[in-house]
Amino acid sequence: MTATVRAAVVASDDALAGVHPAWLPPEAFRALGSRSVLVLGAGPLVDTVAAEMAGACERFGGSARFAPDPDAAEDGAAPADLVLELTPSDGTAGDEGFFVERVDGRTRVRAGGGAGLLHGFFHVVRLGERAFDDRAVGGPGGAPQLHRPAVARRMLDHWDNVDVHPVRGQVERGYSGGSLFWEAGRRRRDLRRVRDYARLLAATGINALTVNNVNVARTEAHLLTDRLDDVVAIAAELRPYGIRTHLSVSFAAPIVVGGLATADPLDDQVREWWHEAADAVHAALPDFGGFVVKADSEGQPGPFAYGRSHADGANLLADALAPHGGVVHWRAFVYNHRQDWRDRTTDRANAAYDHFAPLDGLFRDNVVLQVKHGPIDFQVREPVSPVIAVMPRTRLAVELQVTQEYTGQQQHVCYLAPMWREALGFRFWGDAGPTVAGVAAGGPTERGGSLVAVSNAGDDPFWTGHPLAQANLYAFGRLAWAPELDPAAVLDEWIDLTFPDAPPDGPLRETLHALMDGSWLRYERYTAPLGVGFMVRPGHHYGPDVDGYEYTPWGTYHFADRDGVGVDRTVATGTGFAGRYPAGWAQRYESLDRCPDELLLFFHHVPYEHRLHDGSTVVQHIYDTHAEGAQEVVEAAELWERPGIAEAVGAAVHERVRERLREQVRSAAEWRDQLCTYFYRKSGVPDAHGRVHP
Ligand code: GCW
Repeated sequence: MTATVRAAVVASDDALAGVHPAWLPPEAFRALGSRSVLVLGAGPLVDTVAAEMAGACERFGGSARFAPDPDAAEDGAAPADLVLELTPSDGTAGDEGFFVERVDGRTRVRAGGGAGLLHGFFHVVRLGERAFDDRAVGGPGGAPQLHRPAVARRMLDHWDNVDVHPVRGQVERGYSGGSLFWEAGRRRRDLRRVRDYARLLAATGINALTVNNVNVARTEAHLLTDRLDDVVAIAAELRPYGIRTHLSVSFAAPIVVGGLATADPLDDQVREWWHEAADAVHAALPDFGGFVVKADSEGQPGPFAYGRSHADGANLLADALAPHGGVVHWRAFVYNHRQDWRDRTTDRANAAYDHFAPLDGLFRDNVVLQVKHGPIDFQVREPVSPVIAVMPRTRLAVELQVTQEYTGQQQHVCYLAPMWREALGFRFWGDAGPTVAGVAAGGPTERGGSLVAVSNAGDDPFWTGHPLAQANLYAFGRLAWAPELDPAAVLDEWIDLTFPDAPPDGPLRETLHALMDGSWLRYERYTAPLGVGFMVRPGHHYGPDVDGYEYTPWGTYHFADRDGVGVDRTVATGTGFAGRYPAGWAQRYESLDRCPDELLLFFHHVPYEHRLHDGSTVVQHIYDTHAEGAQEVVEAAELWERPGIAEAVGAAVHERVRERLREQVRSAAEWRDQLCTYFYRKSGVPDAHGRVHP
């Protein structure tokens, strides 16, 4: 059995030549691979676990045995240090959950399904030596400890183009080289890295992936039909690690690839076309996950062209997928990107709410409405989108952005888990109500949704450009599985797995925490202040340009004038956005006194000398935080030069991080200087500490 199952997984060593192993270096398997292990069960994902164990034991001198069930094991009764077993389940663990326990000095992982066994396997990998410690394994009193994911679908969206787009490149908002799947118009011939990628993702708990950009151009539209083979080939690499493949499709596909005259969702021929397309996809890919759709947004086609609603549009695709169990992730990112900046009543923050709230209850059961976590667009600070609170009869997906489009583009260290933890843990209805993650999980409606994130990975040797940005990808998967996890503890997991050879008493752990734990707030300190957002250079979105978007049609304004700054989104005098929240939060955001400082300029237009809760004025706060933030980056860069760090992470990682920290130091100073001077010139208020260039 060993030989056949080994063929089922990638020969990682070959595929990873020259590629950083991220959080699965061979050493991460030492604790398991040096013991005796028994894998019991049958099925493709059990084979994957068996192959993983065979590889680890071969490397570290342990012994691995495999059998479909205990009776079939030649010496099934012989003791093993670790038993990974597929057992008939009573349903408590679900398809993907597992139990782990210590019995008579042995560790036992039990799951009812192959996916559960795979997750249980990676759980013990994460535990390492602690997997064999009575105190670290099992629930109270030695009872089996149950692990199961909070949210059923934990998906990564790749904004990868098949063709190199003249503006968007190979990967839209990608900062990690090229696509892992596509290269200059074709599917990559060598997909071994895709298999390794799937393995990395499975180790975090991710179980679904979209292989192409939500902006679907002509070439990409053909993935649904005559280029389906490419999708099938990629799916074959993802499947052994329990990851289902999804596809972004164009709403205009019936026209673009089908040759019909219309894509009207109520047209019979159009309906028939989608049914046939979905049937063909499922015939080729029986475990196909479904479609992702960006419609009527930033130039993508959609149902509005035919006077139809987004429920009509989403249901059309949902009906086509329903016979096969597929789902439609329909994005709520719909707004007018051609608005008149002179018109201060139109508010992009209102758009998704106003489009979708009236449609609650009208979507088919296999539609998942995919909502960005904030109402605007992945800024460093936004309130949680009220769309998530207003769709009780609709399945929801909450979308995060792992790729650091607006948070330093993987040039800056910006560990995003604390931001996501805050968003996922947010409660719209007070302490007794569900969290955002709870709503995505199904909440009171029991209608399971998804947690989705835009991936930051590419063909870069470190996967993510900035090696420390790997931690964001890792953390997304872990938080999607268990949203209540502490970001610092997740970082510890990542450190332990990624740098297993670092001396335990060395400076690495402390240095990484000092660099990363507070890096999101640090980034916020030297960029757009108090929730106002943007202020980035138009187009590529890197670096400061305070007025870059101020007089454009994109709906992202700060309204700074000689008297003050911020967007009045109150009901009383502004755009009314604050009133779209459930009562408690609506009142809080509406109130100038009670609005949290960090969101002050998101909800209010205030004079420069308005006082924050700490007594500082808005403009002095801008001067102070920018000076501090940029200085903290200088100090962080110095920490990286401490003795012992280069040895602990290896020369290549050390050098790449050093290079990026230099750029972060430069860029943070640029942000500081432009922001401070801008607000000094606008307000005429001098910095109390005399630091600002006039
Ligand atoms: O943040 C914006 C990005 C676009 C992206 C869009 C979206 C894929 O700047 O590049 O397009 O969001 O989420 O659809």
